Formats: sequence, C-alpha cells, structure tokens
Amino acid sequence: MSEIGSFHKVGPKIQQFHKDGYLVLKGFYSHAEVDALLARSKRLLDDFDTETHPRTKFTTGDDNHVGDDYFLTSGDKIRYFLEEDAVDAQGKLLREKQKAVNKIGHALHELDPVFRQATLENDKLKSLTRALKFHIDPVVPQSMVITKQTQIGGEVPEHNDSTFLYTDPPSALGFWIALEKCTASNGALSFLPGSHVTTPIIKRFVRLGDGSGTGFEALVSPEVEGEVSARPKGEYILETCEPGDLVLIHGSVLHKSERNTSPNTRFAYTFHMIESTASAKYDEKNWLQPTKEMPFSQLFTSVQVN
Ligand SMILES: O=C(O)CCC(=O)C(=O)O
Repeated sequence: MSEIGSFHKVGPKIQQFHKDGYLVLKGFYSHAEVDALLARSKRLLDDFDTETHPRTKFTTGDDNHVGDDYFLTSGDKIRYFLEEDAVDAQGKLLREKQKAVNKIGHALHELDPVFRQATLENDKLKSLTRALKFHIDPVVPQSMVITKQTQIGGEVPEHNDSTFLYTDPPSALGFWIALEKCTASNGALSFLPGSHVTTPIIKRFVRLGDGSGTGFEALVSPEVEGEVSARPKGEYILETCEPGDLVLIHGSVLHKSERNTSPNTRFAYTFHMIESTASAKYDEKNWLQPTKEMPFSQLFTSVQVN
C-alpha cells in the first residue's frame, strides 16, 4: 500500500513533517497517475508555440529574477519559461523546444483536466490536507511542471517558499511530485531539516511599484538579516525520489536543487497551498495575483471546523 492508503494511521509521519519541515510520502501518486501527468506534460511541450513566445527565461537569482509581463500575467494561464542556457543573445533557441523549457505554469491545476484531477479533484490529497491541519481553508494559487532538462536544467538556489508566496502570517505549503526518478546528478531536492523553525522569513518577492518587474523587499532590518544569514546552517539532506513520491514542503524550510548534469530529465509537478484571505493577508505586492475570472482555487467547498 502506498504511504497514504492509510494516512490516518501515520500520525508519526505528521510529527516528522513538523520536526523536519518536509516529508517524503513514497508512492502517494499511482503509476497510472504519474504516467498521465508525464504524458500530459510532454504533450504541453509539443504544443508550445515558439513563434509568438517572448523568450522569457526562468531566472532565479537575487538580482535577476524573472519579472516581465509574460511572467506577471501567467497566474491564470498555461505558459512556458525557458532555460537560461537554451536561448542565445538573439533569442534563438539552441535546442528543440521540448528540451528548452525550464517550467510550465501557473494555472495547470485549474485549466488542464489531467493536472486538475491530480490537484483539486483528488480525494486522497484532500484527506492528506485535512489530516495535516496546516490550513483552515487552503487555496491553491499556483501550479507548475518543472522539467529540469538534461545538462542545462538550472540550479534552484537555497530558498523558502513563503518568500515567494508571502502571506501575513506566512502560510505556504508546497506539494512536489516526482514524475521521474530524481537522483543526485539530475537535480533531486535537498533540505535543511528544522530550518522552518530556526529561519524566519526575512524578505518577500514583490512586484516593483514602478512597473519595472520584480524584486525583493526586506521584512527585517539589515542587522537582523545579517544575523540570520550568519547563523550556522547545518547539513543539507538530499532526498532522492521515485516517480509518484510526494514531498510536502513547509513554506519556511530551506531547500534547493542542483543543476541537472545528467543525460536524464527530472520532470516534477508542483503546486502550493496558502491560507485563504479569511485568515491570512495576501496583498497586491505579491507577484502572483488572482483575477476576477480566476480567483485562487479553494480546495474544500466547505471548511472543516475542529
Ligand atoms: O524542482 C526544483 O528543482 C525546485 C522546486 C522548488 O524549490 C520549489 O518548488 O520550491
């Protein structure tokens, strides 16, 4: 039985999640579900129209984060973000389009039937979310497929997700599903266990007021930022995964993934939940904004009170 066939019996696993700030649930998604998600991801890559694409790359550096209009208006669409090393200075793709995309986002969970089934229409996921009791009324603001292409799939530097999906108080929770085998050489995730308790959210990713894209806004003084950055870090744990494994990622836990240096892709499907605005403030500074046509998706139609 997969680890969640009987999640009500796995209280210790929930304790482990609270202790480490992340949890790997082996085989949460079945082979059939993974096959469908992977096939659909590849189909979306085949459908990628490169003619009209503005060549937006997914860049993650502190001073160089993606922030053009194509990115900022992608919350209610299915859009494609390229690998930095897949495009030359003139905007020419250096590889086949299927091997040039870093990720596809950010409304797969709403717009695509296969991803919707794995997310908003998934009873097992709903049971898990209820058992976790992380949120009162979870909403899903975004989803994406990260393809981590062979040889060039970019490094994702150390970060925590509440920096990027900021609410007050912080409430982000990541769900990350391996669609392929994840190894040390193709960019498996690694985590700093317990860092969700020791590392506060000290900055947030915002839309810049002058319309010039995105940047980071400090939430603490430079002294506090310096003190937090200087704290001894401890040791990162690499979590290799099999297709179908689900990794729960607390919004404050530090994690990262290395560049894919291998001949194998590392497709993953990931989405996040945050608390609804009834319990946590989500403001207009966040890069990702709900629209009138597509408000953030509620996971439960009714809220359980207990
Ligand atoms: O898939 C990856 O390599 C990184 C994912 C990640 O860090 C995230 O979703 O927060």
